[in-house]
Amino acid sequence: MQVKGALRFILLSQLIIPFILLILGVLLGLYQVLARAGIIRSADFLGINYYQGLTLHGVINAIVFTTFFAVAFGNAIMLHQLKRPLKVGVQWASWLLMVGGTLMAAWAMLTGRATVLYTFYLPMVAHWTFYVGATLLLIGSLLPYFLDWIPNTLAWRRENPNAKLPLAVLGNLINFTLWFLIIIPLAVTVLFQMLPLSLGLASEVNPLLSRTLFWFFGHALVYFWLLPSYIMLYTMLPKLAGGKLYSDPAARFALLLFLLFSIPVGLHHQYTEGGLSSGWKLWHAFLTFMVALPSFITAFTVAASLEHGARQNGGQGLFSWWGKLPYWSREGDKWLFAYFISGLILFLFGGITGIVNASYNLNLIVHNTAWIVGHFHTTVGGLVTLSFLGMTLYLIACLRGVDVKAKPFALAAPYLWMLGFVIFEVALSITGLQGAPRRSNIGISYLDPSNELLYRGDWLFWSHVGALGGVIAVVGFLAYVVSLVGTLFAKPVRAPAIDFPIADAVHETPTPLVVNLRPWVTATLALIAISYTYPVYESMTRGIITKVPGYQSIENNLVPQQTLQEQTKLP
Ligand code: HEM
Ligand SMILES: [Cu+2]
Repeated sequence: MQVKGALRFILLSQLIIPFILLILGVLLGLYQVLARAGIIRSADFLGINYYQGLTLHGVINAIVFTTFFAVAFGNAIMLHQLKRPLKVGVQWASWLLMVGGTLMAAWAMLTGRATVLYTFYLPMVAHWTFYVGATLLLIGSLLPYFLDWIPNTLAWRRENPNAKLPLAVLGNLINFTLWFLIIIPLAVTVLFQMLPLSLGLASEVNPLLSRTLFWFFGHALVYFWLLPSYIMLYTMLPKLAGGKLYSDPAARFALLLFLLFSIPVGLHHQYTEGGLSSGWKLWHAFLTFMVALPSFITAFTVAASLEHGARQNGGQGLFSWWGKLPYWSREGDKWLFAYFISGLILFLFGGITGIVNASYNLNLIVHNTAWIVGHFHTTVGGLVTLSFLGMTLYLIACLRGVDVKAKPFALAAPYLWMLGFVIFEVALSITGLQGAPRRSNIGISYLDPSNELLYRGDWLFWSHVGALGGVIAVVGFLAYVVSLVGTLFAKPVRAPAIDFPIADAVHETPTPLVVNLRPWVTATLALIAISYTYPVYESMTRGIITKVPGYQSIENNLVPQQTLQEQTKLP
């Protein structure tokens, strides 16, 4: 599928802009890991305050990079699979909103006016440009879904009344349906709580309600990150491995189960929250464990597909077929396999630590400790980032009409990243269990030997191991940058076109269960209503403190808004 003109520019920049920001994001990660080992011991580094850097790191890596990529990948998938043009006007509008919104929020963060961390919990209050910027980014990300992808799918359906919707298209539509549903509660707290406080139109808010609305969004957000990766694992990984997808209906079933179970589970981030009753927390805990179902279906389907591919390559025996996969292949697109397999290995750690996080009782031990940081760098920082980086490189090569350059670097990158984050994960899990808090510049507190009151020498060893892991991951990222920059400036050898290595399936026959989407959407909405009505009501009425004043982020400090108002009243 050829891509030309404005559309090509838009797609390329949707991949390149977040990549450039990610360079800053990764360097800030390096700063954090060094500060948390006491190797850098100061409140700021090169003019960036620790918490300002942490906010930038979280927002850039987990929100900006992922959202831009999901839109670019969604556009590419719809274009390639449905063979229908995207509307340039819609794409420009989306691009302008996303880029404009990102710049607004970046200004607020870089000037210390939004040092509120990436979850921007109330009563911390950022400058209004941060909230408006984030809102524009999210609205922009939804335009292609409503104005291009849905109309194109309906048109495709009219032309192909009996054909199965391509798996990648189904996955992409599920992902953005989920995205739309979860943006609604986020928009409510941003527009009716955060912005009024930030603009001085309100003097007090209910932070518990805001957090409940945030986590309605926040947990499903992780599936918004993961589903593009799953689409790649289902549709492309089997082909790269040399075989076929083991079961197409199983993949569809898993995707639909993710839609069902990824939203009504947000209270598992709020187990320690005083105002919510434990029965509802337990209900959300049960539903969280239901996510194991699609996860295990995915694990089985992906492993079976890998085995199928390996046996096509001559693999034998019960386990020795694992040796016949293209771990290090420079042939054609096969380098991409390295990104998926290393992401999957990291994801194993994420799955295991995630079970601990989701358990109502065990969570109390790891909550807000370094353990959590270890966990999500193997999920969003692991499988998600690696598959997004791999696909970014792949698509840039397609859209520029070049071959991927410096392939040994491109191949080494994911393995170094994986090695680094396995070390990081183990080390941060241990320091977390020792009690090291997350979101804390511990180099100038617990790890400062001159601080007799706080000093915890026993955290030192594993904090240094964590730093080593971080450094190895950054080296992997640099290897990636070499290949990406080479590819970006290579001389084109063919016309720019999008092509994906899409696999056929061993088992194709559709089951009625996965063909009709309406019951799934209905069940999803019903489960959300059941799981959230009472907790939202409780948040509005039972909070320990239902109304509190805001604390404005000014020059990286949080200043009580009421003090500010009194100051301005002085003659
Ligand atoms: C080599 C690369 C990276 C390193 C060394 C690194 C390191 C760190 C460290 C040490 C923290 C915890 C700081 C603290 O709690 O005080 C952190 C937080 C975080 N990281 Fe990374 N990271 C890297 C890449 C990534 C990537 C690729 C993502 C996501 C795509 C990511 C997402 C996050 C998020 C969401 C937080 C939490 C921010 C917050 O608490 O507000 N990181 N990172
Ligand atoms: Cu969660």
